[in-house]
Order: sequence, then structure tokens, then C-alpha cells
Amino acid sequence: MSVQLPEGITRTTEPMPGVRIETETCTGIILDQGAHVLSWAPTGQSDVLYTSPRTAFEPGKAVRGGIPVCWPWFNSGKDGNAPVRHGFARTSTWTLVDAVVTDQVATVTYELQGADTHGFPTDVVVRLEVSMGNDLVVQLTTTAGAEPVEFEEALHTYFAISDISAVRVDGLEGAPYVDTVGEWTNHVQQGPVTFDDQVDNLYDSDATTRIMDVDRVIEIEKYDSATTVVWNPGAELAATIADLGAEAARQYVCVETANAKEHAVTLQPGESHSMTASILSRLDG
Ligand code: TA6
Repeated sequence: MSVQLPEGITRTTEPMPGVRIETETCTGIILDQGAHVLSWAPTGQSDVLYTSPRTAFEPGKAVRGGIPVCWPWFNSGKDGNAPVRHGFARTSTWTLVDAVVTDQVATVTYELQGADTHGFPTDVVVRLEVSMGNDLVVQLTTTAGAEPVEFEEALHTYFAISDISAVRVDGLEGAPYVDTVGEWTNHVQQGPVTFDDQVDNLYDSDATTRIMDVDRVIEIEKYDSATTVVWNPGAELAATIADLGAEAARQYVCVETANAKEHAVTLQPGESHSMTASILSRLDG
């Protein structure tokens, strides 16, 4: 049954099939592939999300930017042997199950059904509810089927910034983290996170973070997420990534709401778990 779309939400095929949102509070795009939030611009602001100009937008290929949903594995998985890097959700086609607009806030819900699960139980239901207005709220809900299930998850969000050298990430001070560049090493975050080179850190933290840019502050509040990932590849690595390039690495930072590694979630049959990111962007200066 196809979903009736209210005023403010339309179907689009550009750059891939999905929905386009245009209300008094914001514009945005969500793709059917991956239930991927590609764009969100509150009225009067440029896009808060970054998309690489080199992304391919090919069916079955991960999109470089926006909010990839990593599920049911993060990166190579808890034990390092996930069959699909960052899971199959981001490259599978989700089903649009609901779309409403209330008080100029558009809420769009997708479910993933019938994907090639690469051995993960097929009766687990995963749902993404996206509410877009002056703020952006993204909730990922997993419901176990007939068996207990363990999974990882991340809203692998690419935030648009003026220049990587000009931003810092606040809110992780004092948090233990694993630096995953080269040999994995354990640290405790001292002060804000800054970027001179490649950063790929997994923090044990449920704290609110703030991306402090020259003219904008982006605040990420999260619920039921015990891991925060901060990633920027730096120019050298980015130059080797076909859908990025050295210049692109200057223009975004990923701050990811996640449950990964030892924070993988276990559900008993029929149980549900939701993880939420609530994002606010305000111009400053
Ligand atoms: O979240 C950080 C990370 O796991 C990095 O290690 C980095 O490689 C990135 O994700 C991107 O992964 P992808 O599979 O999208 O190229």
C-alpha cells in the first residue's frame, strides 16, 4: 500500500528515489536506499549535512555523505569479521511506511524488509523515524524476532563545516576512547577534539557534543547511545578514497551517534531498542 504524502513532502528521483521535504521550517531529502537522510537545511541556513560531490549515487553503493545508517554492524563488526562493512542497511532499499507534517515538522518513517541479511536473522525489524523542522531528530528502532539478537548501530553523520582546521568538537572532555588509526590505542580525551591529521576515535560517551565552527554551532544530543565516533580522514587518506578526495576532507566532520564494539546491543525475542540523535544548528557570529 503506498503512503499518502501530505503537503510539504513529495516523491523525488533525484539524485536517487526518495522523498523531498519543503516546509516553512526546512528543506531536506531522504533516500529510499538506506533510509538515508541526504540533506537538511533549516530555513535561513545552508545544508547542515555534507555530501561529497564525487559520490556515485548508484543502487547498492554506499552514499558518501548525509546520514548513512550503519546496522547491524559497525565498521568490521564487534569481532572484526562482519560480512559487510558497516552492515547491509545503508545499501538496501527501505520501505516508506509513514509521512506526516505537523506544525511544519515533517516526520517520515521507513522500515527495512526483505534485504539480503548476510546471515543476520531475517525476522528482525528495523525502523528509522526522521523528524525534520528547526531541528532534526533521527530515531533508529530495532525489534528482535523469534531469537535473541546482538547488533551494532551508528548514525554515521557527515556534518558540513567551513574548514576542518577551524572546527573543534566539544563535549567529549574526560571520555575514554580508542584511537583506531594504526595500532589501536587507549586514551582519555583532554580538552576539545581538534583536527591536524586523520582522526578516527571511538569514545565511550553518551554526552551531548557540539561542533564549534566559525559561524555556526551544531549540537548533537543523543539517547540510548553509549558510543560516539569522531572521524575525519585527513588529506592524505582522503586522497586515496575514490568518492572523497583531499579537498573534501576539509569540508566535513563525522560525529556519529552509535552503539559499537562492547556497547553492541542484545535483545531477547520480541524486545525493542531505540537509539536517537537530536541535532540543532544555530548561526553564531
Ligand atoms: O566511522 C568511522 C569509520 O568507521 C572509519 O574507520 C572510516 O573508514 C569510515 O567509517 C568510512 O567508512 P566507509 O565504509 O563508508 O568508507
